[in-house]
Amino acid sequence: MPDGKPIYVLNGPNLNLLGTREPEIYGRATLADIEKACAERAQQLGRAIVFRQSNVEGELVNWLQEARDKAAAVILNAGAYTHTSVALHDAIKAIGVPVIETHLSNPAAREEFRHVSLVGQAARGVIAGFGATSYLLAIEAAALLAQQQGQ
Ligand code: CA2
Repeated sequence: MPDGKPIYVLNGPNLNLLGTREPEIYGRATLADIEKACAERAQQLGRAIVFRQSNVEGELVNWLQEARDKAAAVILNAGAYTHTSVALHDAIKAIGVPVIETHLSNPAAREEFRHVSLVGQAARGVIAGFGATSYLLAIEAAALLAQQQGQ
């Protein structure tokens, strides 16, 4: 049995399409493949995960609020909402649980409109550019933060 609260892994718009298009940017793994890999790595570290995806901004806000009591840490790939959402920024600030902004690609090396991250301005840290491995690095960081915080 894993100890402590789970790590929430929250995914935003269009990430349900992973593995179907643009493999040169996002890789060939599906979101289900990433979920499985995250669950395995978390289990090795004695943690459970809660893994979700939504195309709806408000649903992501609701899940961040839920994480306030229920999660040890949150891994958030907010997709395109990363660059636009004051609501996600405010929710991250409100919950007091460490949030790790995570991306498959490296938005800083892409179009200019991806260079601003409203999520990153509220998050504890950012991991980006390593494909599906970004999520595994984020699991490591989340487990470490959770342990440090006695969660
Ligand atoms: O690199 C990332 O993880 C992103 O969060 C992905 C978002 C993008 O808007 C961010 O700037 C960076 C887009 C996810 C869309 O995923 C698709 C996957 C397959 C086919 C089409 C879109």
